[in-house]
Amino acid sequence: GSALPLDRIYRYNEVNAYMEELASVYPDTVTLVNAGQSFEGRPIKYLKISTTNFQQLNKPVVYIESLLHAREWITLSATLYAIEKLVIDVNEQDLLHDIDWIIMPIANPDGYEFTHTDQRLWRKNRATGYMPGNLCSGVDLNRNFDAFWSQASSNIVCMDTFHGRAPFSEPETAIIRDIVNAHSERIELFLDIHSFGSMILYGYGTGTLPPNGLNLHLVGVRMAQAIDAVKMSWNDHYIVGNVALVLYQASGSAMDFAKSVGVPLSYTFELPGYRLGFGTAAGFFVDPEFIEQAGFETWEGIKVGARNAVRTYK
Ligand code: 0X9
Ligand code: ZN
Repeated sequence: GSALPLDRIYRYNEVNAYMEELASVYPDTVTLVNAGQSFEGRPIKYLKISTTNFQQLNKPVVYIESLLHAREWITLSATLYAIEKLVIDVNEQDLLHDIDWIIMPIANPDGYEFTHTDQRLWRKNRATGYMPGNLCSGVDLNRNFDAFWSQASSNIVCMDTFHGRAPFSEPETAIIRDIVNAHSERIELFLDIHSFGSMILYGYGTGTLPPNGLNLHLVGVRMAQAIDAVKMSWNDHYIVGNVALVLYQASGSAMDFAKSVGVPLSYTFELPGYRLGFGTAAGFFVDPEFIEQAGFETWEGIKVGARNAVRTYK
């Protein structure tokens, strides 16, 4: 099979073509699933990676997604790198054999394409119909899940944290809900990859700690240590903590939804900006020099999380 060089950021169509190719070259381990359509009608696709076709119920499922927020381009390198290491360049067999993987590289395809064609710093999906004349559009998909919906988000359409008309009003979040619900008994680890800020965050977004919060914290620390061990020296160390304590309150997130339906280990990763300085939009712009590094170092954390998932599952 052919590898995808991680020296640039791939478009929606390129990522789909890559996933199709993997599914045809590695039919024994890779299945491409079309989960449904985005607001603008783009298929939202994910890979199932398994040596036992998801039939071996004593294996945990690890779920990973990226680009729920459109402008966070570097997050795509984390999912593509993980796919590469699980399918093409497999040197750690246990990760492939002991775990069933669900990996969705582009959770918000409309927003993502819009950042390439129109506005580089667009964050939300591209839903219209929320305002007369569509003066403002788009729902923050990471505020549109049902967990604590509307408690710490915006009801103003023009805002970047607009939560939508109702929980799961957006097709993109309903698709993730349905995948997680279909596998909720077996998903042990849920990773929603964002950028930027060098953080491993856990719930709840309201500031209350979920059940088993200590283990959530400890596994988060282990993942952060693994990434820090190989990070660029000039990047910050990863901070691990409850999102409301270390970042800000936020309701309706994918991470809190997964936790609320029983996923034991549910995290939001905030990958580094791979730039000096923090707190400006600069961190969303990608330096081609660090795309592969982002994939490589994030994979170090994912592996630690995945092996902890194997250990704690049932
Ligand atoms: O605000 C967000 O949605 C995430 N940060 S970002 O800069 N990528 O937009 C953090 C979400 C963390 N999870 C919860 N808020 N529960
Ligand atoms: Zn984000």
